[in-house]
This record gives sequence, structure tokens and C-alpha cells, in this order.
Amino acid sequence: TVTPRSHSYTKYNSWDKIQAWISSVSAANSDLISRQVIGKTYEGRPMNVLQIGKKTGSPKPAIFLDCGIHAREWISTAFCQWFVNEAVTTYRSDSQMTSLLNQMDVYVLPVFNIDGYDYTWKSMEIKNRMWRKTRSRNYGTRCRGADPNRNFNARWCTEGASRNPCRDTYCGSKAESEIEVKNVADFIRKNKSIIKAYITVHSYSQLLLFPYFYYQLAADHAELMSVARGAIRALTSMYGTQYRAGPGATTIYPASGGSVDWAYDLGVKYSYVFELRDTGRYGFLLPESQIKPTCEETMLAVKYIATYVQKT
Ligand code: ING
Ligand code: ZN
Repeated sequence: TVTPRSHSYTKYNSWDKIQAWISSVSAANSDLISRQVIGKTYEGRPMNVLQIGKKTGSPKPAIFLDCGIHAREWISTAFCQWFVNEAVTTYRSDSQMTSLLNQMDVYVLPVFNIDGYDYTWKSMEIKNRMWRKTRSRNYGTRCRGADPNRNFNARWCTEGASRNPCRDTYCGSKAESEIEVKNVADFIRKNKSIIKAYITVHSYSQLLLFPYFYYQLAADHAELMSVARGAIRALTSMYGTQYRAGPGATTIYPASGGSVDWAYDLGVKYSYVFELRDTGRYGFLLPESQIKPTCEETMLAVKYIATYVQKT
């Protein structure tokens, strides 16, 4: 198994570099990776999902992992690249990864909000670097975009979201108004019978969160909490990074229209949100020197959840 030598996993990469990497990593690992385009973004960029796992010829249970739903959360996007590289380079040598990819598939969406991500790279102006939303046009205003993580059909726009298109948490004109959200929701709905876990990666705050964000406790609260605690124990064991776990609404803040609540209500029981490093010193501008340790420790937590789901 090969990995493209020119790609840097310890730097933040532009969309152009990530797009070239998606092609090369898929081509170089065709025994393990299949790629499919699930649709295009508002500005016409292709949304690629990488299916990673041993090709058995029959459908396998799966985990869906997405990064970069919010444009400025660059460490999230770096994590999906790291995950794919770890998967292809440790398959066969790491028993946990080998067993996981023999029995399950991991569907990775490396950048959910590509238009927004590209916009944060377009200019050195801080306002562009701190962009969060999609880049769609809104009726009657020059303010662009909606928050993709307020645009899912989960108590859409009832709390912790704004009806004002100029705000960062604008919920959109209706649920799934954003084409990127529609594409992901359609893909998960289509593969609902095989998707056993949904993991979505954000930054920052060092939290591992689960449903609900719009409500108090999920029916599976106790199990979700105990798996989260195990995942955090694994993460902390590497560098001592402190994380907290809990349901979204009471651990961070109440919010409606989030992908994790939507996935859970669709029937994906193991639905988790990571809020990666740090706790605010650098915030969204996490230095590149922290990419490697952040991704290494997060891998342990993601593998813990994946292995739990595999064995359940
Ligand atoms: N945090 C998430 C946000 O969209 C979240 C927290 C996750 C809310 C899932 C609702 C559902 O606000 C960041 N950092 O974006
Ligand atoms: Zn986010």
C-alpha cells in the first residue's frame, strides 16, 4: 500500500491540494479505497466520498466520517486526511485497523463545506479566514451562506440558530436548502441500512459530544456516554490532553438542525461530534505544529468508537 509522497499531512492544505490528494490516494490504494462523487457544491465543486475497507464483494456495515462542515475549522479537515493515510498505511500491520477494515467500511467525506473552505484560503483578510458557513446566495441580502450544521432536518431552526442570513448560525431558507447538506443527507439516507456510526469532526473545545443538541437525553444516553468515556480515556492516554464528554445541549449549548441529531433520529445509534484542540488559546487558528499530536490522539478515540461498533 502506497501513499502519495508529495502530500503533507502535517500542514494545512488548500482545496486544490486536497482534491489532487483525493485522486492520488484513491488511485494508489485501489485495493482498499473506492471513491464516489455524491454531488456538487453550490459553486460546482465535486463532493467526493472515499469508501475505505477490504473489498469483499458484498455490502459491509459502515461508519460515516465527515470533516470540514465549518470552513474555518482547519484542524478538522486535516484530521480526515490523517485518518485516510493511517488507514491505508496501518492496514495489515495494525491488528485493530486490519480487523476493522476487514469487517467494516469507513466512508470519509474529507471536506463537507468545500466552497467555504476554499473561501478561507482565498485571502489573508481575517474575515475570510474566519468564515464558517456555505457560500450560497440568499434572497434579498448581500450576506451569503447558511450554517450547514443548522440546516439538517432535526427540529430545524427552533433553537440555537438564527433566521438572519447575515448571522453565522443562519439556518437557511428551509431544512436541506444547502446543496451540500442535501447531498450528504441523501447519501446517508440511501445507505441507512449499513451505516452504524456517524462521526463529525469540528473544532475547537476538546469535547466529545453526542445527541441531543436540541433536547435533553437520548434513549441510548447511558451507552453513548460510556463509549464516549472509553474514547476519551484512549485519547488522553497519548499526550494527556483533557476532554469532556456529554450530550450536546447541556455540555456545550442547545442547537437545532445539527447533522448528529439528524443522523441519530434516522437510526444511526452511534452518532458523535468531536470538538478538537484547543480550548481557546489559538482557537480556529491552531498552529501546524499541533496537527500531528492532535490527529494522533484523535485517531485513538475514533478507533475506540469504531472497534466498539464493530464488536456490537
Ligand atoms: N460546534 C458545533 C456547532 O455547530 C454542534 C456544535 C454540533 C452543534 C452538533 C449542533 C450539533 O456549533 C462548532 N465548533 O461548530
Ligand atoms: Zn464546527
